[in-house]
Amino acid sequence: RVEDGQGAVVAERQAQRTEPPRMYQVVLLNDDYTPMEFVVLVLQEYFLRDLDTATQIMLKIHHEGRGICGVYTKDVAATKVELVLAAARRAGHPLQCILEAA
Ligand code: NFA
Repeated sequence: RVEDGQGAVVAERQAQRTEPPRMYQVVLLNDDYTPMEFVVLVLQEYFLRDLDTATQIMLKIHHEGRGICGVYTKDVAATKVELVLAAARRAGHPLQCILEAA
Protein backbone atom coordinates (compact mmCIF):
# COMPACT_ATOMS: atom_id res chain seq x y z
CA ARG A 1 0.00 0.00 0.00
CA VAL A 2 1.14 3.57 -0.65
CA GLU A 3 0.02 7.16 0.19
CA ASP A 4 -1.46 9.15 -2.72
CA GLY A 5 -0.24 12.59 -1.56
CA GLN A 6 -3.56 13.61 0.09
CA GLY A 7 -3.20 11.04 2.80
CA ALA A 8 -5.33 8.37 1.15
CA VAL A 9 -3.97 4.87 0.96
CA VAL A 10 -4.18 3.32 -2.52
CA ALA A 11 -3.37 -0.19 -3.65
CA GLU A 12 -0.19 -0.73 -5.65
CA ARG A 13 -1.65 -2.27 -8.78
CA GLN A 14 0.91 -4.97 -9.64
CA ALA A 15 2.00 -5.93 -6.14
CA GLN A 16 -1.53 -6.15 -4.82
CA ARG A 17 -3.14 -7.88 -7.83
CA THR A 18 -4.18 -11.47 -7.20
CA GLU A 19 -2.53 -13.82 -9.70
CA PRO A 20 -4.90 -15.94 -11.78
CA PRO A 21 -4.94 -19.56 -10.55
CA ARG A 22 -2.86 -22.16 -12.36
CA MET A 23 -5.07 -24.20 -14.67
CA TYR A 24 -5.11 -27.94 -15.29
CA GLN A 25 -6.47 -29.87 -18.25
CA VAL A 26 -8.35 -33.11 -17.82
CA VAL A 27 -7.29 -35.54 -20.57
CA LEU A 28 -9.00 -38.77 -21.62
CA LEU A 29 -6.86 -41.52 -23.17
CA ASN A 30 -7.94 -43.93 -25.87
CA ASP A 31 -8.20 -47.67 -25.28
CA ASP A 32 -9.56 -50.59 -27.32
CA TYR A 33 -12.42 -51.60 -25.00
CA THR A 34 -14.37 -48.64 -23.62
CA PRO A 35 -17.50 -48.17 -25.78
CA MET A 36 -17.70 -44.92 -27.75
CA GLU A 37 -21.16 -44.30 -26.29
CA PHE A 38 -19.79 -44.43 -22.75
CA VAL A 39 -17.12 -41.84 -23.55
CA VAL A 40 -19.74 -39.54 -25.09
CA LEU A 41 -21.91 -39.91 -21.96
CA VAL A 42 -18.92 -39.09 -19.73
CA LEU A 43 -18.16 -35.96 -21.75
CA GLN A 44 -21.79 -34.83 -21.47
CA GLU A 45 -22.22 -35.67 -17.79
CA TYR A 46 -18.91 -34.56 -16.25
CA PHE A 47 -17.64 -31.99 -18.76
CA LEU A 48 -21.02 -30.45 -19.69
CA ARG A 49 -20.51 -30.93 -23.44
CA ASP A 50 -23.47 -31.07 -25.82
CA LEU A 51 -23.93 -34.26 -27.86
CA ASP A 52 -22.18 -32.90 -30.98
CA THR A 53 -19.15 -31.56 -29.10
CA ALA A 54 -18.91 -34.71 -26.96
CA THR A 55 -18.95 -36.85 -30.10
CA GLN A 56 -16.23 -34.73 -31.73
CA ILE A 57 -13.99 -34.94 -28.64
CA MET A 58 -14.57 -38.71 -28.36
CA LEU A 59 -13.62 -39.24 -32.03
CA LYS A 60 -10.49 -37.08 -31.61
CA ILE A 61 -9.42 -39.27 -28.67
CA HIS A 62 -10.24 -42.42 -30.66
CA HIS A 63 -8.11 -41.30 -33.62
CA GLU A 64 -5.30 -39.36 -31.92
CA GLY A 65 -4.92 -41.35 -28.70
CA ARG A 66 -5.87 -38.56 -26.30
CA GLY A 67 -7.96 -35.45 -26.00
CA ILE A 68 -8.58 -32.51 -23.67
CA CYS A 69 -12.04 -32.66 -22.05
CA GLY A 70 -11.80 -29.35 -20.20
CA VAL A 71 -9.50 -26.94 -18.34
CA TYR A 72 -10.14 -26.18 -14.66
CA THR A 73 -8.54 -25.11 -11.41
CA LYS A 74 -6.61 -27.92 -9.70
CA ASP A 75 -9.31 -29.00 -7.21
CA VAL A 76 -12.07 -29.06 -9.84
CA ALA A 77 -9.86 -30.93 -12.35
CA ALA A 78 -8.79 -33.52 -9.73
CA THR A 79 -12.40 -34.10 -8.68
CA LYS A 80 -13.47 -34.65 -12.31
CA VAL A 81 -10.66 -37.20 -12.80
CA GLU A 82 -11.82 -39.12 -9.70
CA LEU A 83 -15.50 -39.02 -10.73
CA VAL A 84 -14.73 -40.21 -14.28
CA LEU A 85 -12.46 -43.04 -13.08
CA ALA A 86 -15.08 -44.16 -10.54
CA ALA A 87 -17.84 -44.16 -13.19
CA ALA A 88 -15.65 -46.12 -15.64
CA ARG A 89 -14.70 -48.75 -13.05
CA ARG A 90 -18.33 -49.04 -11.92
CA ALA A 91 -19.30 -49.75 -15.53
CA GLY A 92 -16.39 -52.18 -15.96
CA HIS A 93 -14.46 -50.10 -18.52
CA PRO A 94 -10.69 -49.47 -18.55
CA LEU A 95 -11.03 -45.80 -19.56
CA GLN A 96 -8.09 -43.71 -18.32
CA CYS A 97 -8.35 -40.07 -17.28
CA ILE A 98 -5.40 -37.87 -16.27
CA LEU A 99 -4.69 -34.34 -15.12
CA GLU A 100 -2.00 -32.17 -16.72
CA ALA A 101 -0.76 -28.65 -15.96
CA ALA A 102 -2.18 -26.44 -18.75
N1 NFA B 1 -11.40 -46.79 -28.95
C1 NFA B 1 -12.66 -47.09 -28.31
C2 NFA B 1 -13.47 -48.04 -29.20
O1 NFA B 1 -13.17 -48.22 -30.37
C3 NFA B 1 -13.50 -45.83 -28.07
C4 NFA B 1 -12.82 -44.85 -27.16
C5 NFA B 1 -12.77 -43.51 -27.50
C6 NFA B 1 -12.28 -45.27 -25.94
C7 NFA B 1 -12.19 -42.59 -26.67
C8 NFA B 1 -11.67 -44.35 -25.10
C9 NFA B 1 -11.63 -42.99 -25.45
N2 NFA B 1 -14.51 -48.66 -28.64
